[in-house]
Amino acid sequence: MAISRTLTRTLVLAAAALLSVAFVAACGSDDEGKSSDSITVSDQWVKAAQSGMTAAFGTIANSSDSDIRIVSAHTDVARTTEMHEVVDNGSGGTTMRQKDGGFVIPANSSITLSPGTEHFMLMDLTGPITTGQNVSFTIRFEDGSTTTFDALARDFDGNQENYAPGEAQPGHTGMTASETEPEPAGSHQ
Ligand SMILES: [Cu+2]
Repeated sequence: MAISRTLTRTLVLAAAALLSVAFVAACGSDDEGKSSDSITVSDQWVKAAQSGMTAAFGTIANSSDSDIRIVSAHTDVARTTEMHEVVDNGSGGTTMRQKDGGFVIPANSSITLSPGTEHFMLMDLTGPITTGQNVSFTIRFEDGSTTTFDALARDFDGNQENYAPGEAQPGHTGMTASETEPEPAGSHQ
């Protein structure tokens, strides 16, 4: 009896020790997980443009158990990159504006940026973005980690977004005119 009790006690202690090791390991990996490790960007592309402004789209997936917020985006081909949403303008049309707080990718889910909905807005391009060009982007998350991806430039004529009147800046009023300019001959097949 005495031997058996000692053995049982030893086994219980050993099991407890193993459990606590597993618990610490799980906590450790949670604490160290950077947002960038849980983010996957796919189907990304950017709308080809001669000058002015354009937009980038794609699917951003979050494989972690926590929501992840994108706080900023950057690309060298534009002086400013913003996160935009498209909303009802109250008179039958839509308008786009900066997304308050940036894009949030829900835990174990994804968001899709597409023409007419949310998008990365490239403003004040540093040069033309031509069809087939790869444009590099860096997105930064709330925890400071970053993810970089390349988006392929495509011709796209649909969904010419409008700005919220209150946000229109003098330098951006030419957007509609420049975006509806005839494309150079041969750019469409
Ligand atoms: Cu926009």
